[in-house]
Amino acid sequence: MSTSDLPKESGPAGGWGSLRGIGRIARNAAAAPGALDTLRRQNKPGGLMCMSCAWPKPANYHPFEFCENGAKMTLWELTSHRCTPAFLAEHTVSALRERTDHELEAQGRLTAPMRYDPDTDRYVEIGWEEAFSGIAAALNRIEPDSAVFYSSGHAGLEASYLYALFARLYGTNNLPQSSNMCHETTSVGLKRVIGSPVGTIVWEDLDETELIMFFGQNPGTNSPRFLHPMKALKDRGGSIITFNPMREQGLVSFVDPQDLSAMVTGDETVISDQYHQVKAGGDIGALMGLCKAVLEADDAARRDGGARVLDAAFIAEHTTGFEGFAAELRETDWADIERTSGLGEAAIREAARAYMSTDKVIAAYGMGLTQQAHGWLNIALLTNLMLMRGNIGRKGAGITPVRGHSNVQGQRTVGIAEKTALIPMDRLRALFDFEPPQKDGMHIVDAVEGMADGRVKATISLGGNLLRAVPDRDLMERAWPRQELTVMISTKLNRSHLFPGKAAYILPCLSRAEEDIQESGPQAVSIEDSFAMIHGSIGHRTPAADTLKSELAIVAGMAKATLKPNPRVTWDAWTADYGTVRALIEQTYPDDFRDFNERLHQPGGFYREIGAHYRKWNTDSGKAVFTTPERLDALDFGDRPGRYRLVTVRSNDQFNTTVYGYSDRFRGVEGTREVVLMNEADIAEAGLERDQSVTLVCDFDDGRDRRLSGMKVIPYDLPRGTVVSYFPECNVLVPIGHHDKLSKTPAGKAVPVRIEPDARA
Ligand SMILES: Nc1nc2c(c(=O)[nH]1)N[C@H]1C(S)=C(S)[C@@H](COP(=O)(O)OP(=O)(O)OC[C@H]3O[C@@H](n4cnc5c(=O)[nH]c(N)nc54)[C@H](O)[C@@H]3O)O[C@H]1N2
Ligand SMILES: Nc1nc2c(c(=O)[nH]1)N[C@H]1C(S)=C(S)[C@@H](COP(=O)(O)OP(=O)(O)OC[C@H]3O[C@@H](n4cnc5c(=O)[nH]c(N)nc54)[C@H](O)[C@@H]3O)O[C@H]1N2
Ligand SMILES: [Mo]
Repeated sequence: MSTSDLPKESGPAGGWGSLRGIGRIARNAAAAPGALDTLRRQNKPGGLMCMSCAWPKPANYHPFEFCENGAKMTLWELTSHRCTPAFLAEHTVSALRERTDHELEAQGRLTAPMRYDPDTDRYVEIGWEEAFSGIAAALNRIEPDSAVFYSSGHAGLEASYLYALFARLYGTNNLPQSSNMCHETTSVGLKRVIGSPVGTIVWEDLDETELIMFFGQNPGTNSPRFLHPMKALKDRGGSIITFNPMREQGLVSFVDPQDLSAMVTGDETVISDQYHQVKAGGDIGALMGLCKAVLEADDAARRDGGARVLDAAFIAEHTTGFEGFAAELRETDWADIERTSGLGEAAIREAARAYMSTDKVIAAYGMGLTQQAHGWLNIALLTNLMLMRGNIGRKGAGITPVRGHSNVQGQRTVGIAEKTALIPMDRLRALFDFEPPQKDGMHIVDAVEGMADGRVKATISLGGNLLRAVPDRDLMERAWPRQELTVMISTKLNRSHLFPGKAAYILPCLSRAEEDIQESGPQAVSIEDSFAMIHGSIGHRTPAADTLKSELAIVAGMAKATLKPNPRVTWDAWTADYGTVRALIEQTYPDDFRDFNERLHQPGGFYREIGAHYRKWNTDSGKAVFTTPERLDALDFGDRPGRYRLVTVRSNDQFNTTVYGYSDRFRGVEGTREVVLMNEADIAEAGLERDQSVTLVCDFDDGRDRRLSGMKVIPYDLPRGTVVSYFPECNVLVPIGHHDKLSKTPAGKAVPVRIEPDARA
């Protein structure tokens, strides 16, 4: 097998391929007339704020301020297909389980509230009031702490605030969120080291920076609008350095689909100046190497009387723990760094030289760092690297976790959190005259374990597809239907609907792109982006069905039916005018949401002042913290022959569990998702062949058998020992106990697996 046979990266990120990708989804989903008009207004004041990722929306927007994947998401939601009660009457739930994720969602928008009927194994239509009272009755039969209120980071701030309030008035802090599987490592890790649970940069920093270092994030697919400031950085002579086991096209080269001349000439911008294919789970080692090279350069400068490399004044004034960390760096051998990172000393030193060449560096990262068994150490060490030269809280510099769902960060800001310490309980007590529950609630990992052992008796889901998104899918599919109650507030049919609890409801909601008219008139909702900017969003499309309710109205409807009346708690008035909910958010979080209603549609959003951005460190010591790691490898399992590190990633044709299609064009994988990408030498050493069908077997010693068969071997440019396949299919292989030690974020990025050949047909 020669390298020329490897799947071809089909051209640069962006370019004509991205326009063809959008067109294909528009056709498949039969996007309703006028959907393109919605795109034109996307991410601009008075328009729709993207329903896909949380990438910021600049005040100086482009004529088309949307990307390939934001457009796909909008067109997918504005489909003219409908998943009607008639369709659900025709098919049993067992039969629907045979369908793929793609087929389920491709059925189109849900149109009516449905209840599961175990006698016929079908969902049947019911009225809204009947649904609300059925849910209330089930909730009132169980202990509040046995109910889980999940949310996927989609719903706006208003609905999210009321959802968290509903859970607490009912009596529980069980408010796990999709970020528990995502950037929880950031929320816990960054909070610990810089006192802010979110990133420190704002838009102007991107305009000023001279170097961006990318760790484990794939902008070409997952935050394509990031490619514009990246290209601008390259155009003004700056650099980009990437650490990623895979050569991701968006980090290699880019043609701006909004630049006519570049499109016509095919003029590509080279994105990464250096590309380091670190092995999966190897970033702790790589970051120690970078920091060691910086320290050595500073030692040399001091010896030779040159200018200091470290920002000694910053370290002295603003940080703690540097001496211990420096001692550890001196004791760490380059040989161990090379072994654990899979990178050579010379390559790491080259990256360190670039890092030291400017004082305007931004570190950007994603799931490659957070979804690791010692993921918080990745975050802490990346912070160490930045702190060594004062690259936090300075213009053009900072650390930026690239967040997932469009409002995932905002939901946390307004109270969706299982940890009581994060919630201003006194204000809630005063505002609503009740005693909020004192006990910390369940994280996703606790909730999954609770379902498995029967402690969790009800799950309500504000969006999402939890059953499909969490680890240990087989275990979940057995445990989930044993619950007394499952409620899904959804726009599309998904696999979580097909494992109904004893009482089970699907409540269909408006999409954010649709007009939301309540008693006081049309409503706006709001979201918080990755840079902690708050934006109003207005839907203009006609709703997919006139039976749909908004997420806020559904939350209020369930709450009103479930809870005893309380004169301070006015669900109907809040539903009639979302401005009243924004006023409550402002009263609960006055520092973050000053003049919320007045500033709702400010171009570019308004900033929720983040302490670390101003070098205010909200940590125990009042300083930023250098962390001394006790280990170099993110995995507790040693490497050994035949054991690989499985990385689960997203394709360019999906949004999490929503699979738009089967084209991962940047990676050259077409027509199937049942593949395992492997290094050619690993294939040969294992005695396998290209296209051979294999079974991935989880190599985690807890007595449970986890396997996934029928996976086709594809040779790919990857480090030895790192193999790659797709989420969510691979979740059957990920053990729930394999998670970050501090934040419990499931470690989907380095799962130990063996590979066994399937019997030949
Ligand atoms: N189109 C689209 N956009 C999305 C999503 C989507 O599914 N589709 N999902 C949204 C959500 S919820 C999220 S959280 C974000 C996710 O966006 P990303 O953070 O980009 O997540 P992944 O696709 O999981 O890819 C992680 C990247 O990490 C790399 N990686 C894996 N292991 C390691 C490692 O050990 N070290 C390093 N340095 N790199 C590693 C992988 O090769 C991959 O490039 O995107 C959001 N945006
Ligand atoms: N192995 C592995 N597992 C992972 C990951 C990984 O990289 N690897 N990534 C993790 C990450 S980062 C995340 S964020 C989670 C994602 O987990 P979730 O957030 O739970 O899953 P999604 O796939 O985003 O949810 C899709 C469903 O949301 C519903 N939906 C879409 N739009 C709306 C809306 O506007 N309102 C409402 N109410 N519902 C809507 C639709 O019914 C759709 O079927 O998965 C995690 N799981
Ligand atoms: Mo995410």
